[in-house]
Formats: sequence, C-alpha cells, structure tokens
Amino acid sequence: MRILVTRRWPDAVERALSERFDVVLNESDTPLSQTELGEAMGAFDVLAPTVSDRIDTEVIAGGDRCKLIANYGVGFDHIDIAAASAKGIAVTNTPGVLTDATADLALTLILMAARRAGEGERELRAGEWSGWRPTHLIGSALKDKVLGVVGFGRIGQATAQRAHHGFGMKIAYFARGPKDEAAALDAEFCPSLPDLLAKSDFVSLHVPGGDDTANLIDTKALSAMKPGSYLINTARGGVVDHDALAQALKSGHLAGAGLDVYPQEPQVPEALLGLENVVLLPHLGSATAETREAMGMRALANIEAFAKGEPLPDPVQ
Ligand code: 8YV
Repeated sequence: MRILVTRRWPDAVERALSERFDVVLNESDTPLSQTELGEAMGAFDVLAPTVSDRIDTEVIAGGDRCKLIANYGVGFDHIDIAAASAKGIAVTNTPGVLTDATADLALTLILMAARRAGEGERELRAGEWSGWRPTHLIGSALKDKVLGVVGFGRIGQATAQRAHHGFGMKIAYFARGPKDEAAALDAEFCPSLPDLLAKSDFVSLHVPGGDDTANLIDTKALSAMKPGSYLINTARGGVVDHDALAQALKSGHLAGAGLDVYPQEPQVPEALLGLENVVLLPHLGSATAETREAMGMRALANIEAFAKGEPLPDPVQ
C-alpha cells in the first residue's frame, strides 16, 4: 500500500508508518500544489493531508487510486467530504488527542488578551517600558466573569472546565441542545447565540468550520457582544468576519481578542495586524510534542485498520 504524507510528521510517527508501509513524505517546507495533490489521488492508496492542504472537488477528481484520506487533525473543513463520499473514498480524522492542547491554547489567549501580555512584551522589547505605575497596561480579572462557549463539544468543554475550575469563571454555552456534562461546571445552556453573546464577558469559539458556521460572528453578532468583552478563536478562521472584528476592536466596543486561526492561512487579515488589542498566534492549537505525536499515531491507527479491511476507528462520513 502506497501512502503520501503531505507534511513532515514527528519522527516517531514517520518511523512507525515507514516500518509498515511504502511511504512518500513531502520533505519540503512548502505544501504540495493543488496539481500535485490531484496527481497523488491517482498514484497513492492513502493520502494523509493536514489543514494546510485544500482537498477540494478538483483534487478528488484527480485520480481513482486513493480510497482513504487519513487527515492529520480533527477539523476537516479543508476536505470536500461530499466529493470524497461520492467516489467511495473514506475520510478519517484524529479526535480527542488534541482536546487538552487546544483548550490550553484557548486559555493562553484568554489570559494574554485579558492581561494585555502581548502589548506588554512588545513595549518592553521595544525599550519603551518606563517603569511600574498604578495605571500601566490595566487588564481584566477572570474570576466571576462569564465565559460564553460557542459549541460545547470536547474542546469547548475542556476550555470551560479550565476556565471554571482553574480561574473561577462562570460558564454559559450555546449548542444544539443542553449537555449532561454542563452540570459539573454549573454551566448555563443558552439556546440563542445573541443571548449568549450579550451575557458573556469572554466568548470562546469551538464550532467546526465550513459552510454551516461561515461568518457566524459577523457585524450583527459582534454588536450583540457586551461592550468591553473579548472574543477568542481557536476553531476556524472562517467562523469570524475579520473586517467586522477589526472595526469592533478599533471602536473599543470589544476590549480585545485572541486568535489562533484565520480564513486564508498563512495570510493574516491586514486590518488586524496594526491593532494592539488583538493577540495573533500562528495556528498553534495542537502544537505540543505529545499531541502532535498522538495525532500521528491516531492517523496511523486509521491507516492500519484500512489496510487490514477492518472498521475505521475515526470515520467522519
Ligand atoms: C491541527 C487543527 O494542528 O486538528 C485541527 O483541526 O486545527 C490543528 O490544531 C491541524 O489541523 C493539523 O492538520
């Protein structure tokens, strides 16, 4: 079985994969082109892409050999699932193993935005820190503030758990329906997104990307947010209208924001780059050694099951 791994994976996973299969790795730092990905569909049995590969209809139409797309990551909005299904191609992801790392990063962004850590570091490194004073870079406390969690799946719940038990925040959440796990967090279910936005001091996004959630946080949603509140996004860039967000940050309606994801990565919306009150990270949600290895091992488990003709552990269709 021939497998194409589109980006370098942690050494241990590459070794484990190469011991079992005929693996071709893209060794370069540059992602493969759409043409190369399309050609790979005809030359490999398994494609193992990441979020930096756009597996669209044209790529999927590129060849008939590939019968498994084993995504290295939990989100799969970069893969045209309908087109894959129509050609009988299975798609798997790596759920669960990156929950803690991503929730940790959501808290990193909450803390950095609330305590103006990025602003402070930039000021200090620029040699502009004039010394301690009572009114210098004043931020917001977290204790007793409401964290509104949009999407209460694994990562949303892990973020809420850290915010509540670690920092004394109150939790409200928006989801399709109330969840049993909310009880342990004393979390309030909010069936309406505008209502959740209106009552939250911090809003953290944990919905999947794709058409269903595109621009969920638009001008209207941002104006429904509490004056002086914060928006945190570790989900997908397309969930937020970034021009509208820049406006809300510039006008002071929002006190701050923390972003790890963008609609057209690695481009970062120009309107945000000049603003002090937004923390901008380069898609680091799952970037710990432990997590990246676990993601690879999970992708490998799906590939092995596929090779043996066994049920796939993590099908997304
Ligand atoms: C991954 C992510 O690192 O898993 C996801 O959905 O967004 C990231 O944290 C990335 O997708 C790797 O493909």
